[in-house]
Amino acid sequence: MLRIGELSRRSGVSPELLRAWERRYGLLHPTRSAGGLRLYSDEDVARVRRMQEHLDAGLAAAEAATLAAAPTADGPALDIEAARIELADALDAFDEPRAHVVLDRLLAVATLETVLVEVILRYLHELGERWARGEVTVAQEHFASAVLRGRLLGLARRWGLGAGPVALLACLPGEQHEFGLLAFGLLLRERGWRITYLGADTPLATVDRTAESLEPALVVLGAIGDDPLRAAASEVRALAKKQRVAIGGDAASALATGAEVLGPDLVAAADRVTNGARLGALPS
Ligand code: B12
Repeated sequence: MLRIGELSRRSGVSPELLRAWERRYGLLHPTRSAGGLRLYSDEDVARVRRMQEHLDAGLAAAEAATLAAAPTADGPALDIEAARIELADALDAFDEPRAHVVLDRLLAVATLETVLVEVILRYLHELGERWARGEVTVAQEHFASAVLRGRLLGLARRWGLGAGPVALLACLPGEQHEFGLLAFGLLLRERGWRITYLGADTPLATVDRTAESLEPALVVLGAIGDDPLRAAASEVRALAKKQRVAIGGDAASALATGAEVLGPDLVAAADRVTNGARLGALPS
């Protein structure tokens, strides 16, 4: 059994990165020594090697980790790309049970991060592109959104429990796109936060009052469209003077609101706010 330093020397991967792969993707399965130190096995060494190979081949880290974690003898246990295509087929065909089977299978073998980022959010993005090209009907888009929203809220059950810091999440008034915020809430939950979720299209006066009573460590606002952000900018600015406010989504960096700006990488943003890093705000 190896300590992390030895694993790092053998693989050429820094201990920090090894810990990040362990925490984010569940890549490594250490046991504990009597003194509580993590001890890694030959199988962990093999997983790190496979991870490096997949990264060298150009895969995204989450996908590389899923493949690297799978047993090698029968090839990869899960093809993320194929699963996303199957999910799209099921949702296009209004086949809700099949969509859930695909998601069940994914959640059994892949980490929540991989399922969220590589499958659900990427699928939604592709759906929008297909919708803009006229390849998907409004009915198909609404159906897919409803199924996936239900599924994410199911995963979110009891995310308000515990003793971690509270994050209050809401979309700006007029903003209906809530998937980025929902996914971000799930990622924060995995990092120990308690989540209070107000959802789409929330008046900022309500966010303000709720924040006064809950005293969250962080208020997170979802801002995808430019118009809702432009309309709410001065209210966001006022809120950011009273609370720690972070803002995420495509519109987030377009206007100076005094809020901290979360980048487009949800996982990195969740890591950064959890590690206490203060994110840059545009000057307001
Ligand atoms: C599902 C969907 C809807 C659903 C939303 C359901 C719901 N409960 O969320 C409904 C039907 C309500 C909807 C409505 C509309 N939609 Co719409 N929608 C989509 C679709 C297909 C998926 C959106 C989504 O959730 N994507 C997944 C998210 C996570 O990806 P993302 O938005 O790119 O976000 C990235 C980052 O910004 C970040 N992020 C996003 N949010 C957050 C939050 C935090 C906290 C953080 C840290 C990061 C973060 O994470 C992502 C990964 O990097 C997109 C297509 C697309 N390309 O995304 C269109 C899309 C966003 N919609 C669009 C439009 C035009 C509309 C409507 C105006 C349509 C209409 N004519 O009514 C309305 C506007 C409603 C409103 N006022 O908000 C356009 C936006 C164009 C633009 N840039 O302005 C898109 C891009 C479709 C397109 N190709 O034209 N929509």
